[in-house]
Amino acid sequence: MTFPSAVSVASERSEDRDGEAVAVAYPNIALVKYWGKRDETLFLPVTGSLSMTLDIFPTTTSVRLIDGPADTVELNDAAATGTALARVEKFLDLVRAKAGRTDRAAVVTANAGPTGAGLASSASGFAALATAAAAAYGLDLDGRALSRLARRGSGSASRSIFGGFVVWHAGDGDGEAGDLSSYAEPIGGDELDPALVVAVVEAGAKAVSSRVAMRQTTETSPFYRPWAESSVLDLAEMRKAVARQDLPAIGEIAERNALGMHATMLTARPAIRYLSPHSLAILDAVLALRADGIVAYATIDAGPNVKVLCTRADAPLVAATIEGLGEFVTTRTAHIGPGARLTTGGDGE
Ligand code: 2P0
Repeated sequence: MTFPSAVSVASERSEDRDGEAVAVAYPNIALVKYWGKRDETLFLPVTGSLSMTLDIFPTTTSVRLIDGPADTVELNDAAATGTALARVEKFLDLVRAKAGRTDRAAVVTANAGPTGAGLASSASGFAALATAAAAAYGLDLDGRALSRLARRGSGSASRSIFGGFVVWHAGDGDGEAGDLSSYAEPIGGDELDPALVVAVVEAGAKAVSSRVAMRQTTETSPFYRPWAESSVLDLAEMRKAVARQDLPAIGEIAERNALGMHATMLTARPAIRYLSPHSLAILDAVLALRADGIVAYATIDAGPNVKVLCTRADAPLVAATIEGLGEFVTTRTAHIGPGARLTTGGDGE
């Protein structure tokens, strides 16, 4: 299965009007997590990570250069303010600096999925913004450069530039050397064609942002270093498991890596706990499925929602089992999705 990447569609840019571009990008779910920065300004991670880009919950973003004195940002039909507005303005400042331009922009962005609920809306959001803003400001970036740019908006966005299984390299060193070497790239393995059953128990925005939680964990958890060291080994093993298309091994590594990440949060001071009783009920159901011989493994991000990796054929059974737990949970089944791309349409699907 192949998907157009941001690189292959960059040439379509000429179809867009000057100074205006629309892009769509999909969320990704990490199977080996990014949790901790070694440089907060450049968004350089402590460890490399590996993800699967999904085919649900896209973000569609348009960027139009304007004559006005300030950027305007509309997020899900409402004017963005506060932190959300500041993050976009800061990102646009970076794009303007690279392009040598000063024009302000009108940004309109919409998430098809929940925002800020641990369902990777910032990954799809900044991947779409990077792709659209680079085009609107006339930057001609290849996929690697686009990934590095998206990383500066949100670390995980570096991975959503590409479709399928993607690795984000931690990179070497600090400053410019780190910036140049910390990018994502696709690693193949898409023929595996797994499903990810996304079990949504809470669609509202989380109380503690992942950025704050990440910082608090790296600074205070005595379990952080051991997890980071084991995550380096997990990444090496995961790359091999993806290369040989070994779904049980991929699932096992993903589940232990995610639970280990949550252990670092639980041991932060003060503790951060995203897992809820509903998350644990789903983890129990996944264990029961495995006891019945179903290849099903869980991963959980910065929120209580659980994502269950399984085969495409088993996904209906996995989804029905989870939905059978009660009214508190709904599911959406995702498969491998495409990289960020420019589009002339506006609704993203
Ligand atoms: C990940 N997460 O690898 C990890 C696992 C959440 C848990 O990337 O501060 O929104 O913007 O770089 O990318 C969420 O963190 O954080 C995230 P910033 P981001 O998907």
